[in-house]
Amino acid sequence: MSMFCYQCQETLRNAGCTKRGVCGKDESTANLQDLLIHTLKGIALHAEAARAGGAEVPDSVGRFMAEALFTTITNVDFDPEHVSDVIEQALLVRDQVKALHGGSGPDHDAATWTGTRDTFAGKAVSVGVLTTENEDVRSLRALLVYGLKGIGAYADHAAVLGRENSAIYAFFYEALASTTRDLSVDDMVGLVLKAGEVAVTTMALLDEANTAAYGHPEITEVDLGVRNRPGILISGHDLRDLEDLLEQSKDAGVDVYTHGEMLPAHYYPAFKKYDHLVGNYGGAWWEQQKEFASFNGPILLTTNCLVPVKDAYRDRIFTTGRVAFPGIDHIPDRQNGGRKDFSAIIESARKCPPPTQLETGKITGGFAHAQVVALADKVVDAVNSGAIKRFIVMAGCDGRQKGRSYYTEVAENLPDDTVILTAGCAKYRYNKLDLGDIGGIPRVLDAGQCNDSYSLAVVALKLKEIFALDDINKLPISFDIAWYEQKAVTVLLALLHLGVKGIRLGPTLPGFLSPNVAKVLVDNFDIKPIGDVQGDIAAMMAGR
Ligand code: SF4
Ligand code: SF3
Repeated sequence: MSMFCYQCQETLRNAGCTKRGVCGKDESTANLQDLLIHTLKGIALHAEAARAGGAEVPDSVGRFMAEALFTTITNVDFDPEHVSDVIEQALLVRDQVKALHGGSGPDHDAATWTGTRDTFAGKAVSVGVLTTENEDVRSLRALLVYGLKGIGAYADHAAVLGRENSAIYAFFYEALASTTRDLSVDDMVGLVLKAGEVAVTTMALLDEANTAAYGHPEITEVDLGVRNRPGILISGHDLRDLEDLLEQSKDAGVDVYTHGEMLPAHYYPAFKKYDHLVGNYGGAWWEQQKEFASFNGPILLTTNCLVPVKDAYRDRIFTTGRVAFPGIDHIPDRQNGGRKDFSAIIESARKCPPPTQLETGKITGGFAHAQVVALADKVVDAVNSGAIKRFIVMAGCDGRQKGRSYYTEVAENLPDDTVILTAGCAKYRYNKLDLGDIGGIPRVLDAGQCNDSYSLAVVALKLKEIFALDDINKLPISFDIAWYEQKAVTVLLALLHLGVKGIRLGPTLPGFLSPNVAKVLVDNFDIKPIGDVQGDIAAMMAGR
């Protein structure tokens, strides 16, 4: 075994990638990411010591942690050189935090190891998740760290838009430091649940950041076809990157298309003023190799999910932010609050033919909490009259696995008096089906990106209030969630914190859940694996 990673849903045999990631991550990148997490634990230990001594740890440390955690999410960073850069920065940050408490202790290896770039690979093989021998302890630590990765990503998105919360950063320190200690099972479960609480705080912060900057999402039709000018395709979750790109390209004679998780950008009022933001191209992340080839123009990956780059578009794909791939041009970060410089992408577009059309038609989205609450009377009437019998939350991630056709089949076979609430790239399994509407309310309501699952929770809590219920589980809502990467782990923990029970999770339960830890989730939250389509639909309609 030359590496070990089991953080995503596509991990080999649902047990672990041991030679190379199914995602395409090579062993050196995987091991260096382990070393980065190890070093973050060291920063956390020093931050705890500093705080215990009364020192304040600057937000810049928490911000660095968020970025570094984000770097290790599936389909973000495939470049061992780049991960090594981040480890070097982490060692410097660790020194900075150590100086805050006078420099003595803690003596855990994470807090004390040192090395130079040429020694990182040697060190990295000794610090991965398998160094925790007890499989239940390993599982609970993994669940916590993966939840933190998603929190890190969402906190980073919020920080990019100027919103930070020191309490989120303090939880990074508490949680990462905890994984270096022998804690009781109850204490570890407690931290996992606290991660759910912090996940809600973080997604709320990001929601505030997005809506303050770009307005509240509105019902919007998004075009799926193409125009006859050269195009730039932007993928990932970073709305500020989109803003910078749209500003710089508005008079350049090129169009901008969204891909994957960037689709919900069309729903924000602030982006509607750009005539050259023309539509969405293609489907979920895993279809990108084919779609990027036929797009013909340059592609910008702002966050996950990137997959290994094919020759067909190697010379016209760009990364930015935490995303990196060996040999691919990387657009540097903003300087002093300015804009990123996307001129190389715009220049590249001018030389390219227009995109090859893949499909025509439109899809409708923009049902984030403010829009749904604005429609609340209509929704409540439909529930009271029996026109809507049940809401099915089908948020989360899409992925390559064949078993994910389950979600399309559920959408197709749900009774006509149900409404699907969605967020995240999971929607691509059913957002182009013609499922009709109920008295003008579309049967698929898309709230936005995976982080906008928060919006779905706000909607559920609002309905709970309107119907004067004392328990969210008494609403006519079922949760049938799809997961792939660690942001979905964060969303899941957030839902558990909000008291949601009986979530169906698929296409498989996480490989990092040991049988005992899975049992804790089943016993306390009634989490269940997805089953067969008809059986699950019948159970959900019966409120089970
Ligand atoms: Fe395997 Fe997923 Fe880890 Fe990639 S991220 S190495 S596919 S477990
Ligand atoms: Fe999708 Fe990667 Fe998870 Fe943001 S883009 S939901 S998988």
